[in-house]
Formats: sequence, C-alpha cells, structure tokens
Amino acid sequence: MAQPAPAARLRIVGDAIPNLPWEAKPAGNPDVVWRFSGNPVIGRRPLPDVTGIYNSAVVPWQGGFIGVFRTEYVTRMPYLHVGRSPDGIRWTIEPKPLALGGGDGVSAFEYGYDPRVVKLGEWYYVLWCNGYHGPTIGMARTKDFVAFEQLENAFLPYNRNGVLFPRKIGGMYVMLSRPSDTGHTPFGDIFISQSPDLEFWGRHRHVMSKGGNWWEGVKIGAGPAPIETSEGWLMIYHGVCSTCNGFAYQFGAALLDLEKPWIVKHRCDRAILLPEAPYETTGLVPNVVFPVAALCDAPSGRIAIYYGAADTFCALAFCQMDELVAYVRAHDGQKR
Ligand code: BMA
Repeated sequence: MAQPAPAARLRIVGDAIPNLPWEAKPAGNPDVVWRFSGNPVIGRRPLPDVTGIYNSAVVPWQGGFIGVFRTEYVTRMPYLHVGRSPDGIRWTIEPKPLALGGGDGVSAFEYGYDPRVVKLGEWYYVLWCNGYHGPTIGMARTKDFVAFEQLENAFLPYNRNGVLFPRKIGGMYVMLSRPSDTGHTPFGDIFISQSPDLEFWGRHRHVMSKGGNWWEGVKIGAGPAPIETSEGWLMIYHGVCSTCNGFAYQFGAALLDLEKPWIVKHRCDRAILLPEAPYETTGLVPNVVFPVAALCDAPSGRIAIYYGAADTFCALAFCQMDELVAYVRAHDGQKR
C-alpha cells in the first residue's frame, strides 16, 4: 500500500505551556508514547473513604494546573472533585465533590465519572458520564472552578465519552461521543454531533467503527479534547479488546479532517500505549489505560497525557506531536 507523503512542517494551534509537566524520552525507548518515571501521580487511597482517583481531566490554570477528578468512594460510586497543582504532578484534591448549581435540577446528578474539561471562550466546560436513568453526557460550565453551572444533558441515555472540540467548527459546537447501553457491552463506535448553543444537539454522524484492528475490536471512545494541527485534529482515544481475562484498554490515535471532523484522514493501526506497567496491570480493574486529557505546549509540540490506570491511579505519559502525527500517518491501516 502506498504510504502518504511525509507531512510538511507541522503547525499546532494552541497556547504555550512552558511549565508543562515533562520528561524527555529515555534513551533507547522505541515507543512513540512514554511514561513518566514518577508514576502514578495519584496513588491508592488518596483521601479517606476513597479507593482511587483516576480517569481525570487537567487544564492549565493561573500559572499552575487545575482539574476535575473522578473520585471513587469505598461505596464504589464515582463523584467529581476539583484538584489543584503547582506543577501538574503534585495534586491537592478537594475533600468534597464539586457543587453543581443552576439548571432546573432535571439533568440531576446520580453519579459522575470520566470527566473532560475544555476551555472554550471564557468558559471551562466540564463533561462527564452522568447517571440519569442510565449513563448519558452531563455538562456544566465554570469560570473559577468554584461555582459550576449545570447545563442540560447533551444526549438521551445511553451515551458515554462526551468530548467537546476546543473551538466551534463551521459556526457550531461539536462533540464526539459513544452511544451505548446500560452496561460494559460491545456497543461502541465514535459518533459526532453539532449544536448551535450547547443545548440542542443534531447532525449526528458516524466517525469511526470499533474493530478496525484486534486491539480495538470491542469498542472505542474519544479521550482528550482533540488538538488542532495543520494535519487535522489529533484524536487520542481508547480502544478495547476482549481477552480470556476480560477487557483490556489501550490508547489509539487518529487524525480527523479540520472542517469536517467526521471524516477520518488517518487512523493508526496499532495501539500507542498498552497496559504494561505494574500500576496499569494491577488495580481495581486490571489492564486499563484510559486517556482523558492531553496538554500540548504548541511552540514545542510537547504533549503530556493524563490517563487513568487500572481504574485506581492517575498517571502521566508524554509524546511529541510531530513524531506522533508522523507515526499515525506511517501506520494508517486505512480502516475507518
Ligand atoms: C469504562 C468506564 C471507564 C473505565 C473502564 C474500565 O466503561 O467505566 O471509566 O475506566 O470502563 O473499567
């Protein structure tokens, strides 16, 4: 199969994050994504009555970092807590869940997990898997990470992995998601929807199917907010396969068309991070790496990926944008 021509000089749209948590790739490491040597950044039993904090979203904030963290209690119910860090590595997590106000109360909050945080204009939008007669996509917005105004749920149940693009496209807000059912089932393609106002969503289109490759044969779900580059939107996602010991989760990567992001330009045929480290293979759910946030220092192309490990820990991995984009193009399996 003919390989695409090498990318011209890559342009990344985004801010500078000079204090991005970062560690250079260890000499001799052949992989395109590498782990932080200080992992996990949040370990077991981080708060009283909490089994673990994982699958959590981080953004730069006032010279440091802030985030919304999936905090799982000893009841095994997940809630959302705000956390703060001077360096993106040492975290102080608030002991109580964030308080949602606003709305008419109908969207409710039964439980919340797998948050994403996206800055769009003056607001930080928080999306999460919201318990509302089954999982759907909950949304709130904040300017200060103290007061959170809850918005309407984006979709009917059941849906997971709601991920907002960091800018409007064609004048519309755009969200990736995975229509689902009530359980952990083989039901899992990525779709895209558009909205003029972040309340009414339509123009639902298919983006990518599960099963492009064995490692993502069961389901796929969008991870961090896509990053805009001259080669398209970089979408890091999770791909799930079935083993004789249950599901295993790994990272995948694809490039979506800039103006029509339901068109997949390139899709990497192999996983870019697999569960291998002890904190990824041992925990409440073994063999899970689940990417949730990717901070990119646009001038240097350095990317720090926050991911959940084994449904127990928060961990960090790194990659370099130009290297990752070249890797995705070089290993495009042509599956969509
Ligand atoms: C998914 C979600 C994630 C979790 C993963 C592995 O369905 O519940 O939060 O990390 O399963 O258990």
